[in-house]
Amino acid sequence: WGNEGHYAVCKLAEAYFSEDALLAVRKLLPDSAEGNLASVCTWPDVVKRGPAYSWSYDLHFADTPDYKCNYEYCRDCHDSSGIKGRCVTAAIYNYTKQLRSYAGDDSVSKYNLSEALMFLSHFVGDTHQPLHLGFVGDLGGNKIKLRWYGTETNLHHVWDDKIILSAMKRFYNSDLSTMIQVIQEKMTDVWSNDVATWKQCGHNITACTERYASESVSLACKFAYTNITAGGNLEDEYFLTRLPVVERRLAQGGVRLASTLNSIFAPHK
Ligand code: DCM
Ligand code: DCM
Ligand code: DCM
Ligand code: ZN
Ligand code: ZN
Repeated sequence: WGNEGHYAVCKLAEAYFSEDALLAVRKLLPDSAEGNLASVCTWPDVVKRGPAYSWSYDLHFADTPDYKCNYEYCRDCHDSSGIKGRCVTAAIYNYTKQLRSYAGDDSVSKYNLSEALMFLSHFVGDTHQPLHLGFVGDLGGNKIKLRWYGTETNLHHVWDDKIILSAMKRFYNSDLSTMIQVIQEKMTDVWSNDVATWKQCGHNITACTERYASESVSLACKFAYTNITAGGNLEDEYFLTRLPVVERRLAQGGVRLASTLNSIFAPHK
């Protein structure tokens, strides 16, 4: 996701935090966050472009074989040079493990747990972006150049940003908070039964992360890669049918981020 998607996932998560998770998150947030997790959820995208954190670039996604439409950890979790375990699901596993060493506000950890929290929150968001588990042949849609209401972009960017930005503009008075509020209302209303099932996966981090990744590539095959032509133009027909998928993925990402943090920071584990 782009800035808005990550902000939304982390904002939507907040309502589902346990008391213990809320306290731990407050302690671990950098001062610059002013207590707002969502405000630092895009930090990994900022630092991946600089030299100090360029190692983290490949941790935002995992490429899957063209048209397989499934995710397999052993097959797919590696970087472009083939090094195993350098992908988004392994990163979630690793930062979860680091955060489990948190033992209250005055303990010392050998890890930077503030960074671990920001990475984990961001990567749970990214595993819910269908094209972050997209095909290796087109680099998750990055190589598929097309136009969005006439403006040149690529398919990956459509799913990271364009659908959300167009929705904000058309339906939410260009205000992200309004869009988040509307999604939140759906979660307590029409999606409330779904939310209960989304929550269930969040305790077994390995199995659950793999489920999120599998769901993503399956959605990518069904919705992202369909009804498109390289060099073509996407507008209402694509936008209006894919927006519900995006809104649901943001909601799922939020609920699962909360479950993951609630599990990590549970007092008896
Ligand atoms: N891992 C994962 N998903 C799996 C199995 C492993 O993400 N199904 C990751 C977690 C660690 C690394 O692989 O980064 C090693 O895992 P293990 O503890 O299984 O050796
Ligand atoms: N990406 C991906 N799969 C790849 C390569 C990149 O999902 N094989 C993602 C990472 C970023 C986006 O695509 O979200 C590329 O954006 P940027 O060019 O801004 O890094
Ligand atoms: N906001 C945004 N994109 C971001 C961060 C924030 O659109 N990456 C919006 C959401 C709120 C407003 O800015 O409408 C204020 O955000 P905050 O809660 O950080 O004060
Ligand atoms: Zn992306
Ligand atoms: Zn990312």
